[in-house]
Amino acid sequence: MKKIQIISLFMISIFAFPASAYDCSQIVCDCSCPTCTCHNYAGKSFAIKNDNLYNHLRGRIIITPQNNGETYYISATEKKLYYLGDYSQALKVMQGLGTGANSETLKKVGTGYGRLNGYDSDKDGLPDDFESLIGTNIGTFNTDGDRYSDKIEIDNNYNPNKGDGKRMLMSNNLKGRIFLQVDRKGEAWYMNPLDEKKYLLKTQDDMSNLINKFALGISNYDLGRLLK
Ligand SMILES: [Ca+2]
Ligand SMILES: [Ca+2]
Repeated sequence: MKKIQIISLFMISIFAFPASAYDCSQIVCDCSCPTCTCHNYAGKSFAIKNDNLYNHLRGRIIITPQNNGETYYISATEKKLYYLGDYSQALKVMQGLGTGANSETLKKVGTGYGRLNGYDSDKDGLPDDFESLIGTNIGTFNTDGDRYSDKIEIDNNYNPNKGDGKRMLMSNNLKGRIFLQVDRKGEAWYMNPLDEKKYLLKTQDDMSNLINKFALGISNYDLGRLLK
């Protein structure tokens, strides 16, 4: 999957940006270079100057297989690239970029998840703490009383709180953004533009799941083009 994505992006660059490649080997690793390994600089941002490529990648998490698998988040709200560092650092960086949203707003977006842990009172596969955040009833496996359990509805991107039979869609203005659930404990959620579901950013495990499942592999060439 990542290989295909790299090729695809590279082709875009060939046709849209015929200028010479950004030569990463000529850059001193002083952390003004986003392709350097700079783990002490997690959270450092770089201005994006390529509008076309930004519009193509906004809100995405990207990874550079040609440069030790370094990861970055491309902000959905400002033309900036954030260096994420390791999983633990990435979690803090992305949590720190969130803006406030209430539970009712977040309930209108489907939910994804990685590994789920915690006590599950109604045995529907969704732990109580997780259900509390997404507004489903921790005491029944089928909150809205239709024919499908909360987990089945979530897995298929239907609303577990409202049996309307409609798939949940994410509006374009939410895609790729990070929100903090302000009427709870400020839990962070990433609005994944790929599957149009929100993902909790609470643990390092949550972060590694997101990166491993959804990060877009990008060549050093294209990473450099983003900044030119
Ligand atoms: Ca449950
Ligand atoms: Ca249901």
